[in-house]
Amino acid sequence: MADLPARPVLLTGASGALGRVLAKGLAAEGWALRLTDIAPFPDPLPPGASFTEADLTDGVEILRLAEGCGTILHFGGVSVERPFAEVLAPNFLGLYYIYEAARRERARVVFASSNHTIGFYERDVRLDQDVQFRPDGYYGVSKAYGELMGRMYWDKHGVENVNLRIGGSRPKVNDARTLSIWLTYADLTRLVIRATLAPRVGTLVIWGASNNSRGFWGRDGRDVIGWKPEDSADPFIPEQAGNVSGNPIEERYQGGFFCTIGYSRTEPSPREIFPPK
Ligand code: 15L
Repeated sequence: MADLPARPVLLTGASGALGRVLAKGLAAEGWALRLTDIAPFPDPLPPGASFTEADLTDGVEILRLAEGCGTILHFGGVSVERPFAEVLAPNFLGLYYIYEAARRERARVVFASSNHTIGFYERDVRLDQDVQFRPDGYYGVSKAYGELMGRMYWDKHGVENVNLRIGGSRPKVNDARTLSIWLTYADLTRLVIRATLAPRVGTLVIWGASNNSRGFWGRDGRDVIGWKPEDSADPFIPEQAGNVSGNPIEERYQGGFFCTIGYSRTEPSPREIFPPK
């Protein structure tokens, strides 16, 4: 039997696409899971799991759900670009309640951050973990804020956290960009397992992508948790390399389509590298 977390694990966003994958995969490892989401859990409840319908902005309920937990896998909140007013409550206030719960329980947070924290870097720039944020929308800003909150809770309260800057975790490679950012469900599950079980993490950033030869991303904290992706988008290169949108903004930047949402520049932006080389 694989190692088990010493205390129960709270998974937010359990009814979302990645939440459902993790609920199934982690329950199969024998983990004791507390699942929560604002939407009902659509699958049969896995063995060893309970489910509570809850809103991330209900701080009292979040504290109650986290009671006794050693890890909070925070996959809840808005997961795509939306107007600021829609992102605000779940992703900003909700994230704060997650960290307050972690502080009270001395729990670790594993945060589903996103490539949209850095979406406005050009696709031919290779990024390391410490690159400056270049979010491509309000959703990306909320994920950058989530990472910063982790930084602060570690420095100020000793709350450990692992920030997974997830690329595109979906069942299939469905376009050319996904050849660079694909994270298979199996690699995601192994990543979350290592992020939870690793003895000491402090605060880390890890690029959530499989072993894709066209990948955009370089150094990160993966060695600290002992994770190495095992899958790759490469077998789909012949089939998907020509599958591009035809939109020059979408194809220029790592964040792809999200960069185009509400985009109002009339002049193309200059090439900028942070920090300047
Ligand atoms: C994300 O952060 C989203 O949650 C997901 O729905 C995808 O759009 C992904 O990024 C992506 O960049 O493809």
